[in-house]
Amino acid sequence: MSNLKVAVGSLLVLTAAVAQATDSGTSPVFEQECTCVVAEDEAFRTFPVVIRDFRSSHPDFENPIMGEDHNIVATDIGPDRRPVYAPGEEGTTLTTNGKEYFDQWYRNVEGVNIAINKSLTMVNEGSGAGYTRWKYTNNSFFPIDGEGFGNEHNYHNYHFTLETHLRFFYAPGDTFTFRGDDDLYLFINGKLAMEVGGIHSVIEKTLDLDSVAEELGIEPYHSYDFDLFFAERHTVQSNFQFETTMELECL
Ligand SMILES: [Ca+2]
Ligand SMILES: [Ca+2]
Repeated sequence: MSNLKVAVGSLLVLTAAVAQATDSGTSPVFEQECTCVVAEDEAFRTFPVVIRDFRSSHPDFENPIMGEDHNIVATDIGPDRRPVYAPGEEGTTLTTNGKEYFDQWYRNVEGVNIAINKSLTMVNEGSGAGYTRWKYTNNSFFPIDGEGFGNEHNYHNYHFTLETHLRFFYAPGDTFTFRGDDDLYLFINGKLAMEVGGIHSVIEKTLDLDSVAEELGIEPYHSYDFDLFFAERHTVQSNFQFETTMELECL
């Protein structure tokens, strides 16, 4: 255990040192503080996320109706690079309650949500065949316990969303595997590339970029937008894990 503590301590010092050498600033479009950190020895990579905390009383959160729900998000990302509610102005879906409520998931709305900047750290899982595999794994994903609206009498602060806006350089063979609950929407080049909609227990999906490159309009050896959206909508599990060969970078 003491070795572990030493290792973590060194990591923190390294993070601080590298952070000073990277660009930072606030995007005019996203509330995200765009600071990416890559360890000099490539042991880890840190990327920014915006978490928005909601109360359990929001109609789309802690909904009594649960289940996979694949009709929430349109194929093309919106002009402000947020997901577009597929049912339109009047429609609803199994686990959502209309456009007005859904549009609050990934936009700041006073009194409805509280945006909190965080960062997540991917660990280098090893290299081979020209790839490095990056992994983030957390089967108790509660990044804002005690923050925002607080835990609302739960053991953790549930009911929040996450968004991140990054870029990546597409290398042939790139994959992205997600494992978690609840919703996940990944847009690549503005097109919905992975959809894990609804309120559900853990689901795992793998995206093989080569097999959908044409659909997404992407070609190897070019850089593309990577816009990822997640929602934790129901107690008591919160899993957020991914593994990827994609070299994710800040905008
Ligand atoms: Ca909450
Ligand atoms: Ca959950």
